[in-house]
Amino acid sequence: KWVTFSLGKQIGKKLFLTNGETMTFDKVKALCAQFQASVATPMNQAENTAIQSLVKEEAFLGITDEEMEGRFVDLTGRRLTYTNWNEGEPNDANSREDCVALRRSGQWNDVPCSYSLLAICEF
Ligand code: GN1
Ligand code: CA
Ligand code: CA
Repeated sequence: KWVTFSLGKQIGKKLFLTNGETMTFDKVKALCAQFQASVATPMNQAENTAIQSLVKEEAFLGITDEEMEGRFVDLTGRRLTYTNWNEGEPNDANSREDCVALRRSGQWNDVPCSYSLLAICEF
């Protein structure tokens, strides 16, 4: 059975676009920057659902606590006004989880930035 997946989803003025590839967080940032875009960062539930619709397994969000442990901010340094953490997250497992993955369920989990996850940019 063939299953197709969408590569892009528009919601309001935002467009979320993936190239379907997995890579480390730094590479996602570089990829999106190349197009004057940023890494997908859901600001509300509708945007979270739009990103979720592009994800088969897990995708990086443009959110980290690498500057200060436990203080999650977007890539402009702003504190989050919307979150969708899975129960028990973020847990900074092995003291090395400073990036955020959106799972197929739409819920978030902090993971190592060195992981290779789906790249999604927002325009
Ligand atoms: C995963 O594999 P485990 O249980 O050590 C996950 C953590 C989650 C944890 C939740 C890289 O860790 O981020 O907090 O499950 N690790 C990765 O139980 O996804
Ligand atoms: Ca952390
Ligand atoms: Ca975690």
